[in-house]
This record gives sequence, structure tokens and C-alpha cells, in this order.
Amino acid sequence: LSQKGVTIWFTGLSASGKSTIACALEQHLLHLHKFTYRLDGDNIRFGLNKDLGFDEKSRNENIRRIGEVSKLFADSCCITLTAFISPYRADRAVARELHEKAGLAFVEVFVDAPLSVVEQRDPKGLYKKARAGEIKDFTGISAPYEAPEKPEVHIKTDECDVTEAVRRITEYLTKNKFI
Ligand code: GGZ
Repeated sequence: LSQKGVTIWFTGLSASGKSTIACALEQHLLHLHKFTYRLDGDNIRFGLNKDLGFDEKSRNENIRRIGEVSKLFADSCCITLTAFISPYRADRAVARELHEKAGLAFVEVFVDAPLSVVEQRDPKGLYKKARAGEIKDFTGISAPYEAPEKPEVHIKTDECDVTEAVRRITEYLTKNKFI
């Protein structure tokens, strides 16, 4: 494959738009006939990581495993997309290091939406439940979210639609010769 492997690591609050943007980017890359695969809660948290919950240790382990798996995908020259909250800076740094030590690129995309906005969206009613104390350790309410300090791409979803987000990430990938 002439294509270089890379992991595009989306991070952000629940309902910030990570999955929506990752899905749209995946579609775009498929149209370009690129080899791409998306890891998200549906294929990871219900499979490989179904033994893990949402306390700090479980999230550390969730992200550790996703970092290892995405590295393997990237090593197979795949454009690997991961869409997890990944709230801890140190965990994301470990995933990055794992890639960089293997000579694989790691592109952190901060899907940035203010808590007030995601709480207003609340598509699954989870923020409401978290406020009511029915879900504990909920990111942004009763568990931390550590925003990236220097993400490769910073998308403010309340100012930028999905098409524009895909365009910005694609532009980054093109400039850096990943596609
Ligand atoms: C945050 C939770 C929680 C708690 C269940 N905190 O919006 P969603 O529903 O579909 O996506 C969220 C998903 C977060 O899983 P991740 O694997 O991305 O999290 S992490 O990277 O922090 O390990 C949300 C749902 O699971 N969910 N309980 N307590 N999100």
C-alpha cells in the first residue's frame, strides 16, 4: 500500500460531535478509495472493552487498549479514526507516544463544544440523568475532562458544521501528506 498509516484521535465531551465528524470523515476517505477504519463505543465498548466501566481506572484502561489497537491498525497502513471522550491528558499522551515510537503519526483532533451547548443538545438524556445523580462519574458533570493543550486540529463545533470540520481535517491530512 502506498498509503501511510496514521491514527486520527478525536477527543471531546459526550455529544460534542466526535462520532458525527468521524463518520463523515470516514465516508469522505472511502470516496477517495482510502483504506480507513473507525473505532468507537459501538465496536469497542461492546466488544473488546465490555468489561470496563467509567471510573477513572476503567477509562485509563479503555484508552490504553484503544491506543494499542489503533497503533496496530495504523501499522497496517490504515487511516484509523478513534472517537472516544478520552478525558485524561496523560492517557492520550501514552497513546501518542506508542504511535510515535513505532514511527506512526498521531493526529489529535479536539472536538470542542462548551458544556452548556452539549448539555442543551443532550441527545440521549445522559446529562439530565447525571445532573440528577442517576449516572455517576459523568464527564463534565461529576468527572473531569482535560482539554488538549496543543491538538493538531481544533474544531469548535458550535462555530463549524460537519462539512467544514471534515474539510479542515482533510486539509491537515493533505498538507502533511497522509492522503
Ligand atoms: C461519560 C458515559 C458515561 C459516563 C456512559 N461518562 O454520548 P455517548 O454516551 O454515546 O458517548 C458516551 C460514551 C463514552 O464512552 P468513551 O469510551 O468514549 O469514554 S472514555 O473515553 O472516557 O472512556 C456516553 C456513554 O459512553 N457514557 N456513561 N459516566 N460518558
